[in-house]
Amino acid sequence: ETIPPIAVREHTVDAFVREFLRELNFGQGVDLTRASVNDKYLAMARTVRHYLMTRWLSTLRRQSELQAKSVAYLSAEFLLGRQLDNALLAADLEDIVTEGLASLGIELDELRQAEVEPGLGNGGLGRLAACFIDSLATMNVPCIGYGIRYEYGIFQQTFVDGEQVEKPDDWLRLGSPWEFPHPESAVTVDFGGSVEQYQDDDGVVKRRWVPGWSVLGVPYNYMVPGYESGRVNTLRLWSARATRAFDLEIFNSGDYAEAVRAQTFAENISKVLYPEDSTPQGKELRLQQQYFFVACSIKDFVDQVLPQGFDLHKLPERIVFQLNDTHPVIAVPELMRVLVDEKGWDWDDAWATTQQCFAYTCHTLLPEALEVWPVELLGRLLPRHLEIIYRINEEFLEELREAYPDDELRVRRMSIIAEYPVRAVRMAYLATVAGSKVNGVAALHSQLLRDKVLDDFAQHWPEKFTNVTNGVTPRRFLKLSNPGLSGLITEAIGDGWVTDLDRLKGLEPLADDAEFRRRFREIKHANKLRIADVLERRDGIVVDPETLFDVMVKRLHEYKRQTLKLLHIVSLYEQITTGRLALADVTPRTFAFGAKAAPGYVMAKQIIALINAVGRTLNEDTSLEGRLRIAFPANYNVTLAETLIPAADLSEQISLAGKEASGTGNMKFMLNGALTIGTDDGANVEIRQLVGDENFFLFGLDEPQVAEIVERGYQPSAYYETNADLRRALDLILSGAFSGGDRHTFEPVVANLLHEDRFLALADFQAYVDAQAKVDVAYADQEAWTRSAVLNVARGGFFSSDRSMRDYIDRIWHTPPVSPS
Ligand code: 26W
Repeated sequence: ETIPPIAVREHTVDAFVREFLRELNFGQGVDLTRASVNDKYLAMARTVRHYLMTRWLSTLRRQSELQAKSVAYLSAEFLLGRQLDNALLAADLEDIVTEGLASLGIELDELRQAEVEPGLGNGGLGRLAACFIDSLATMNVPCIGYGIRYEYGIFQQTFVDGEQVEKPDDWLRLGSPWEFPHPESAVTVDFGGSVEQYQDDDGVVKRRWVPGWSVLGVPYNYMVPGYESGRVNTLRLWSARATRAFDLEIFNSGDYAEAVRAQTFAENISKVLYPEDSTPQGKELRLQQQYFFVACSIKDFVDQVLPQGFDLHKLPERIVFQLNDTHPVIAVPELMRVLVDEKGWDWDDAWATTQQCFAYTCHTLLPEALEVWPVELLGRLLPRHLEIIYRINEEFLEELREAYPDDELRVRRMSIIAEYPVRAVRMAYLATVAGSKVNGVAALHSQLLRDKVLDDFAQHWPEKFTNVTNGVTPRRFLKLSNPGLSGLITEAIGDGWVTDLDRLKGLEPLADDAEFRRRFREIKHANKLRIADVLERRDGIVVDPETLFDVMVKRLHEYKRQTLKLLHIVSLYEQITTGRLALADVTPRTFAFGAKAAPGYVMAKQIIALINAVGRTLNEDTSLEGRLRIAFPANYNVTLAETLIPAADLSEQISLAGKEASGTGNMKFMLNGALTIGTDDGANVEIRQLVGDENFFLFGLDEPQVAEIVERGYQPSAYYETNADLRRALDLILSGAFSGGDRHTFEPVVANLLHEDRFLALADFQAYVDAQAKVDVAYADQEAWTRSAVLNVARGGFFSSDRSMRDYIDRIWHTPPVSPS
């Protein structure tokens, strides 16, 4: 039997130019002289993806031959960032393309700027998923990412008079050249209805779902190219469509408008990404999204990816479904339903198999972020799944009562079903009971999961719990985003670090090399010039590249404590304006913020307005002679991160200890040669261990101290009364100094700090200010500072997401690498 060939693209400038013009003329239908930038970008993207096609097709062909075990990464979010550069890097086309485009009078950079980033995630959790699939492709591990193709990603943030105003993220508007829609492979997903009893052929009484309505899931495939691996994995995102039945109704029913409304209803499911990060809203549409994408994914894997006639008892040999937080956990009862109701398995058999197929990653410690679904809602939308969850819980509680016969309280505590304030399913508990493994995302976080959030479960199943510290992809966040530093590193130690980041250790001796440090500083300076240019064009913000770049970029949340940093700034300003601090003694700094607030999170939005108000006041106050400026560009996203982080001197990681699960921005800063000022929280703990105390500005309460203070009854006002600098800073805000004299504007923010301060910002204020004073001293010695910065890079190799993937593979997945051809 002859194997049909796969087309190959020729790797030369001439061939590239030919392909590009063909795409422009035949694909876009324009000739070069009349082509818009968007035409050229789309033609370019399609040309580049052709160069990855051979690898993709042979990866898929090879996979169906070998039937190797795959990871199915189930995630409601994949925050991919722009695709063009990453694809060029993977295809090894950068030089060819630059030359080829130049011969046509086109600048690659102009096309880069034309790409709208797919913002299909909120923050850390979604970006982590994107880093992980990049690493798996690079490491030759078979993986399918499964998620949702939101028509609108994370909202576009604008500022109107300093206040956040959200605009829809219409990212598909100008075309989306990276996706491959497959409407012919749509799958049906059911909802609603009821459960009925029936007798099977052998007269056994069984239960089955009689759904009330259904939608179609259309898969859109994206390439996930590895770096130098030859592998291209697949990301499959699902888009909701009305079923054919709806379409027919539209023409047959008299009520045309009603039928169209039904269609719109179905398509709403994948319409928009929920912008809540950490406080779930418990909205019906969100549960629909969750079930929609996991039902599509399981059906896809079982019916399309697995060969026909596959014995599902061997499912655990072929797949592990990794649950990215609780958002996809409804996959557990769904797989049970498929095995028991559709395939006719007995319960115990199905449960044993299901447990082997799932593992769960928890990404939070905030109790309010743990998803629960009211039984009323779940029962209405997924009645059969609710029954299955009840049965899982019944058997689990029975097991517990056997293990703890005299401890009914413990048994109740561990129930998957919460009784108060309403009866609801605790999704984290369901995931913990169902999963073969449960992991946290940094050492401290995993410890706190075991000791606090899931302590009963960890006592019951100690071996189930493990840690995998997060990581970031060095391709996007060092090689591509910081070409200057990447070039210097490669010159010093070769280019092996791109896939083996521990090799950065080889830079350690160079921290003591004055010439190397000079070049390192020069690159940092050039990166500041680059971001200064971007900020001016993008936002009309002027910054001084000669200042210390002090950067805090992350979602706006009280636990992350943007207010703590703001209090430091306001305090400096207050001391300068009252003459207690001489301008000459102030280290010139650019305070950069980037943060989106969940649209319904009122306090977070007020904090954004306050940062902008303080920024406006400082930036306009000529008496500061430009020594302190605030830069708060709107709409912080992956694209902006890629130019901002390489320019940073100081990385702000100042969450209240015990609240930030890991953080991943902290890792990106470290790898780009910023020093961290941070609390003993999340992965900061591991960063400090690796880089050493002398190269890290630690401050603040640690987690046990926080627990103790909260236990005793925390009184923030006591700090206001005893700390004069703190009082003056808060009073200055209250005085209306940043709100045109209006004392009411920011009163709620200050009142909250004074009377509630859930995250102990006031308690950590003095320690933070003291640590910032140490930063000033350290920065004054540029040679010593640069030495620390180099050591941060040299010791950051651990934070490659390749290492995270190795840990998942060894501890959870057991999926060996497979050569792609
Ligand atoms: C709306 C419900 C909800 C609840 C929780 C939405 C999103 C969440 C996530 C768990 C929030 C999140 O992104 N967590 C972050 O995950 C990162 C990757 O592991 C960590 O680095 C961050 O510390 C953690 O906050």
